[in-house]
Amino acid sequence: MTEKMTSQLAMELEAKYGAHNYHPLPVVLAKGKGAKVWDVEGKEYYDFLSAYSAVNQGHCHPAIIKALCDQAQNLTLSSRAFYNDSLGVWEKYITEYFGYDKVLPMNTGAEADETALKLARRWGTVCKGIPNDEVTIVCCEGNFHGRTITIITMSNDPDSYANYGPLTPGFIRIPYNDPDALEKVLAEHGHKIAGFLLEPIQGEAGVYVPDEGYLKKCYDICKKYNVLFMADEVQSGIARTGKMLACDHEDVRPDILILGKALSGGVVPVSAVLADDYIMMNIKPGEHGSTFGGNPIAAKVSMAALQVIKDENLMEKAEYLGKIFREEMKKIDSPMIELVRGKGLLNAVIIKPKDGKEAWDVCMKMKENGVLAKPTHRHIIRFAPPLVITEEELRAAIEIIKESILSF
Ligand code: IF1
Repeated sequence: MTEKMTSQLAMELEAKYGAHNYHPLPVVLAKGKGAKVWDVEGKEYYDFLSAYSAVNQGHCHPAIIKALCDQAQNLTLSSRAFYNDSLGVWEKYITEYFGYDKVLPMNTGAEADETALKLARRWGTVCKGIPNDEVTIVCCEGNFHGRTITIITMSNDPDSYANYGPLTPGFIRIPYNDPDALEKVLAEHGHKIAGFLLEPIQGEAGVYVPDEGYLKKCYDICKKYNVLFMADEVQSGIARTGKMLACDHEDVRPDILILGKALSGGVVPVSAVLADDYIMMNIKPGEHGSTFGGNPIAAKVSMAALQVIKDENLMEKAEYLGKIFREEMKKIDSPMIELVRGKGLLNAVIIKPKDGKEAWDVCMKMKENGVLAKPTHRHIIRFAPPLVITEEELRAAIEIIKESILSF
């Protein structure tokens, strides 16, 4: 490549040589620091997506980058065929951090969800005595847990599952935010159900915050029928909602905890499943794993990323700044703002189209004015800045969002 890189060239290269499995906002990022990113031409933006909550600690956090660079000079990958000097240290750190007996390291969120499904099915078969070909998992309408064929089986969004051939058996889907629906399905089928998998707040569905008490009610129902409560905190976890985990808002301790994204601060793919021995020890040597799962770089980067959350009080910040964000969004006097919802710094605004202009147009206007966000399900704009954003930066970004919406 001798040609000088430009935004136009970058987009052309992707259009010509890359699969068209995304429709990005037409902005080409070249640099990120904290809550800000810059495009190829040097234009500055506030990042209000945070790579779907993977960059909670801010872009290129120095402590995390240092952990990456230091480890990269020594050993990047040992595979699990041998031990390495970082994995056990990380395993101790993260199991004490979240309060579980054991952790199983993977790479992507989808792999962590798949791992959780295997752990639940294995426990259901081996410990609960469910016939192996009947073991069933309950999931929720509107879920998003990743894009593997088994995971899209759980989805009711045709964009996720349509025309991908036969799907995986063994799932029952119920309405989200409806404890009675869970009670009903467990009362009827509980004998063959191993687990209930849910997002404590549905991210992709448009930051769907369930009613207060929903998580606790579901947890209690699961215990009543000896069913594992499985929380996918890939997007809602790691301080994003103002607590370390979204489940912490209701003091619910998942039987299986699924983490990803900000587990590494968005530096390298790191995901993990945490559970106690009675669940985790049903997978024996050679029965699950991955090439990069638990690699030394992932271990060191993840410890640095989790330490930043505590050192910089990012839970408290998300709680405090989130309240300001929602208050200010609700003050905007525009017919386009139908609803503002969220928890901590995981928020969304539902946009009512006006004169043919809709959420995408609002995002394009915000881009012009210096804030990056993207619609989900056409009319919902998710707003999730890095948790390291300062109050001053947040207020400046809010003014840009207001100006953009009021310009229609
Ligand atoms: C894409 C969505 C968000 C997740 C939850 C597991 C995963 C995700 C709760 C899988 C991943 C990402 C995937 C990315 C866009 C983004 C996304 F729009 F797809 F749905 F955030 F809402 N559980 N979410 O949110 O983790 O395998 O991606 O590491 O696929 O477009 P992953």
